[in-house]
Amino acid sequence: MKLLLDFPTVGEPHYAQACPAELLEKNSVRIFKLEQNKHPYAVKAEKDARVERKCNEVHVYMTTIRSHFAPDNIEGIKVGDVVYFHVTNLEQDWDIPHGFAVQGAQNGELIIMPGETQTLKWVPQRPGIYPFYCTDFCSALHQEMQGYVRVSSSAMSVPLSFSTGK
Ligand SMILES: [Cu+2]
Repeated sequence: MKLLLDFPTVGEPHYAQACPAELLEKNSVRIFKLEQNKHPYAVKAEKDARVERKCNEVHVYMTTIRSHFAPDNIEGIKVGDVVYFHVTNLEQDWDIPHGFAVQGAQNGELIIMPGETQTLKWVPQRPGIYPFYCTDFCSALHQEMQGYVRVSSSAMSVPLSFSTGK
């Protein structure tokens, strides 16, 4: 394809290219098969969702499916911890990506395709209650897709705990 014009754009999604749909259609991946997901931090069932501490690293093995995250309530994270949210999208339906963001993250957000696992690193800076939420409109109950993390000061000894839907 011949390049007609190349220039940077700031804040406007007009940087588009056109090509025949049949070139893309046959190569597009619509669903990642969950049973083929080999991600080392994948969880393939909600019952396996959990939170584990390794020194000051906290690994959240999270699942998402319309219209909730599991777990959606986490306590026992402290200032000084490095938190890894490993989020697996359990959907096996076309066009149901879920997003993931946590308040105060210094990086971006995740967009997780059906059957896929992605990781977001988060270093909470101060004690508080931090919401996390789905950032991709996924269904009528999209606004329900949220949860909370309690971050305590490093001097506290709040045990790690997590739950879903309580
Ligand atoms: Cu969602």
